[in-house]
Amino acid sequence: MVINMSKIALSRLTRAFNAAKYIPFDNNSKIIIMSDCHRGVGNWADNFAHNQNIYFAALSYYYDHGFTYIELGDGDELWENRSYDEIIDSHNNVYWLLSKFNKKNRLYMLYGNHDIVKRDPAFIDKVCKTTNNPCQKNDITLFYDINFYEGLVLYNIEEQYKIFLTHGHQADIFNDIFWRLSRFLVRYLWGPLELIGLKDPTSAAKNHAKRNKVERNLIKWANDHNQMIVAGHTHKAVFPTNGDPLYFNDGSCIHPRCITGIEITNGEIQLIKWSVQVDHRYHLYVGRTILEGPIELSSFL
Ligand SMILES: [Mn+2]
Repeated sequence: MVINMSKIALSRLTRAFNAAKYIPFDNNSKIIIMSDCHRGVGNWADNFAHNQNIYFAALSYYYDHGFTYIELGDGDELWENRSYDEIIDSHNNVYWLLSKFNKKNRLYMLYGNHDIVKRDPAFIDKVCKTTNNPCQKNDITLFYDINFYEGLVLYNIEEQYKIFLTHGHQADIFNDIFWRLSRFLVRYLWGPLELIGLKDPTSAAKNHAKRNKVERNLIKWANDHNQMIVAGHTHKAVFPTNGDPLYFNDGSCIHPRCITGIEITNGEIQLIKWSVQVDHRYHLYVGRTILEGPIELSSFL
């Protein structure tokens, strides 16, 4: 019997789409979508650590400008690390800001494969009670009423189109159905080997053939359903133009020198990056650059 892996992947994406919570938005809404931060515990294996200042500056900008932050999975590296508390301690400035987004009702969190444990309701209970300020004696609540979703649908109430948001690991069977085995290998084999310079061959982020296969599945799903989809997981930013399939990817926050994301404002979508730049006096600053767009979302219909 031949098992059609691509068919399984497509049906898992459809299942996530059908179960997704609807988030209404309009042309005045401001949304920033980022993913694959892989926040770690500040050691050598923490791939987020080198971008933490860029990320914090970007998040501050989005907080001050009234954006809703949507994290599209793999926000935390819970395959290499067992302890969420340690990750929060290592990046408590980030968590302080995320907690502020949450208090203003401007935070949505999705899980990916590396933080799939977040889908367990017991994990949510634990997170909501976690302290995020080591300078305070008593535990303070990190998130109120937080949920971790597999999928969300952004629904434009003025023009009635939908944008499907999901991490995208469903298009990657080995990292989805066999996630416990993948996690075991990352935790005890690929993780330690990465420290001496080897690359995990099962990772869509580090392996081109694997990445192409995952992208093909995501593109096929977008075509079959004639549906805009924004995913992460592959760490490769994608922005369709001129009749390309309706597949967007927000990239990652662990590129060597930048982080990328997808902004939705004024009913338009654009791909942006944040990086350290140099001004005319040779001073370093964190700056935002538009890579693609803006394009009116309704033009994709
Ligand atoms: Mn992933």
